[in-house]
Order: sequence, then C-alpha cells, then structure tokens
Amino acid sequence: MEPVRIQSEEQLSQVLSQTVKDTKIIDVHTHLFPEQFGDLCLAGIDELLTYHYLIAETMRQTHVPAERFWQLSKGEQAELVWSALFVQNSPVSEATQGIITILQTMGITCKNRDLNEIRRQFAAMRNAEYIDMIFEYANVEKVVMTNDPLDKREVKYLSGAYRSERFLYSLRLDQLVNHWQSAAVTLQSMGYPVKAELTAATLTGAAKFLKDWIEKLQPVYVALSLPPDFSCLTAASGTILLQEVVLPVCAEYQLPLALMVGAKRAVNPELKLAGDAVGKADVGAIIQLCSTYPQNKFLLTMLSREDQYELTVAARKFSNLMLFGCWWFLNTPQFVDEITRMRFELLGTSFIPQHSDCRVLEHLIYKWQHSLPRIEQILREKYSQLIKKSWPVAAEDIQRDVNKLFRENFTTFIRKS
Ligand code: HDL
Ligand code: ZN
Repeated sequence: MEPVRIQSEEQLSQVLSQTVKDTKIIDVHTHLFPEQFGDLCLAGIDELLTYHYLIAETMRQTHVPAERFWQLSKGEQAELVWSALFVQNSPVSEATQGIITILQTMGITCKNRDLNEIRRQFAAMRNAEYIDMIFEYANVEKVVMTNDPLDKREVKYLSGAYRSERFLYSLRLDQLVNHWQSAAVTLQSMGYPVKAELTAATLTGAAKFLKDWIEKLQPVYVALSLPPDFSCLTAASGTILLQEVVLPVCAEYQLPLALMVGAKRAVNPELKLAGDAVGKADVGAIIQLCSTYPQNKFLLTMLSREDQYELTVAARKFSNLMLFGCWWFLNTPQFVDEITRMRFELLGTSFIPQHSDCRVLEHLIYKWQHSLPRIEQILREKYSQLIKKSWPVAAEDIQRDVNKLFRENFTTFIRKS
C-alpha cells in the first residue's frame, strides 16, 4: 500500500506531534534509582526543591552561608529554597520553571504559594503505582542509571539481583579512573591485587575488577566523566587506566564507553554537588580516542557550549562516535535549540538529541516536557522544507525518524555483534 504522503503544514504538525507523543523514550543517562535501592530512590517536593541546581541558585538569592545551609534538615532546606526562589523571587530559571512544570502536570495547586499545601498533595499521590504514573506522565519507557560500585552508599544495592527492563545498569568509573590513589585502597580491601603504582600486575587487577562488575551488573555501557584538560598524551594515571584497562575491557565485552567531558569538579567545594563548573575541553582528544580505538564505541557528551561545533564536526568523521544530550548547564531552552539545530544540520538523524540527567523521579516530567517541543519544532521545520520542495514525506518516514532519535540510535549503538 502506498505510504500516506503528507500534503500540508497542518497535517505535518498533527502527524509529527502525535508521533512524538506515541514514541516511548529511552533516557540514556540519569541518576535515578528504583524503589529497591531504598533511600537512593529520590521523589517528592522536598527532594525536588533540594536538587543541587536549586541549591546553587538559592545560595545566590539568600545570605545563608553554605555551612549553615548544610546544618538544616532536608525539610528546612526545602523551605529555604522555596522561599528564596519561588516566593521572594520569580521562578524564571530553567530549574525553577521545571518545578512549576511538574506541579502543573501533576495537577498540584500552589495557591498562596504554601509549601505545606503542596507537600500534602504530593503525599496524597504517593502509592504503589507512583513510579508508573511518573514514567507515564513523561512518556519514558526506560532509564539508564548511574551505578558506581565504589560508592559506599550504593554498593549494598549492587548484588546484581535487581534487574528490570525499566532501570538499566551502567557502570560509572569516575572514582576508579579519576581518583585511582583512593580507588586502589578500596580495591585492595575488596581483595584485588592492586597498588597505587600502575604496574602491569595492578593494571591486570583493575581490569579484573572491571570485568567482575560487568559480569555482575550486565551494564548497557561503561561511563566516565573527564575534566576539561583531559588529554591522551599525558602519563596521568587516569589516562593510563583509560587506555590500558577501560578501553580494552570495553572492546572485549563490546560495551560502549560513555564519555562526559568538561566538568570542572568542586570549583566551590562548599556547595558539594552544586559546586561543579564547566571548562572548554579538547575535542582533539576525542578524535584521538575514536581514531586510535576504532574497535571501541564512544557515546559522547561535552559540557562546554564552545566545544559543541567541533564535536559535531568530529562526529561526521567517526561512525564509532555517537553524540548524546544537551548536558547539565546546556539543558536550557536556548542551548537545546542551538545544539539540536546544529546536530540535525550536520548529522541528519544520527545522534541522540537528549537525556534527562534526572536525580529525582519527577524530574522526568520537566526534563522531557521542556526538551521535546524544541526538538520537535526543529524537525518540523526540516520536514516542511522538504514538503515545500515536493519531496514526498510520509507518516512512516516521520515514525522511523522519531523512533531512531529517541530509541533506536541508542539500542542499535549498544547492540553487540
Ligand atoms: O557527572 C555527571 O553525571 C553529571 O550529570 C553530574 O551528576 C551533575 O551533578 C548533574 O547532575 N548534572 O545534571
Ligand atoms: Zn549525570
């Protein structure tokens, strides 16, 4: 049967928005956990208000010293954030707008801006189907977690017994690769024959640790964030571990390495998780990795706006390089528009436009509600240009493309041969 050819802008808008609505999202990077992970599973208004993005913004609007803030209870912190960012000031930042989006989507009223009234409504909604409901609101089918066996709070949940189709494992190696001196002590305590000095025996021991955790968790990818000054050319322990241990093991298990490059960690340590900043990195180092390790697959996101153009051009050169998301400080309407447009125009549909980076369950609602319309708008413009040039655009074409962007580019890239 001949595919249904789209003839008008109105029909295009209707078919595209319905297709986006009907396409369940695979969220390729989050910090979410299922209820089985106990208090690591964060949800509710007090967790939403104490999101580190909002803590950073609160520190700017109040004169409460960080040290004093951390002495407050979670509830008192939430009340301070609410007062500073939603009562004494208008919630115009992306992260505060996100809270408003969540409340509005969940039908939670905030008359008089009374936080306790909001708390009561959240409490009334918490039931056994709460996670299902949030995933449904966000139209998300699966999320990839950030799992770190060297995280002392998380490791007790990482027996490998938990397995679901909704919360997928990744294996995050920041502590192993970027903090080897302390990681070596922990690995020794786990019985791995490693030393601080990166001898051949130590590299073998570190590889054994990595293989053991890959076999236990069966992650969909291995992940590592790298600082702005990362280079393949130094003899830094992280570079050696990356090239002598992580990449060979990822290749052996056919696991992509998700690199997240450009975070300047703890520029203000008083702010804890909120204390990280961004720095321009070297896309040349990414090019070097993709060309030196053609048998490896690289999922890549960079934090500096200034790196995006070079990175997108680099992705045109290497089919083992898959770009994903508008990460962290780039997850704003302005930069989602700018970066997504550049990617469509230089990469076609061969990229993963967004991930949420959620830390609290209900974040899924705003992170996706704020991004999808922007991605859809740019795609609509491209289809409209085709229709104006009498190129036949069918509903099936749109379904294929949207499915690739929000699902198949990822599932195909992680698939083992
Ligand atoms: O390193 C990362 O995975 C970052 O996403 C950090 O977790 C950061 O704190 C964050 O939550 N960004 O959204
Ligand atoms: Zn993250």
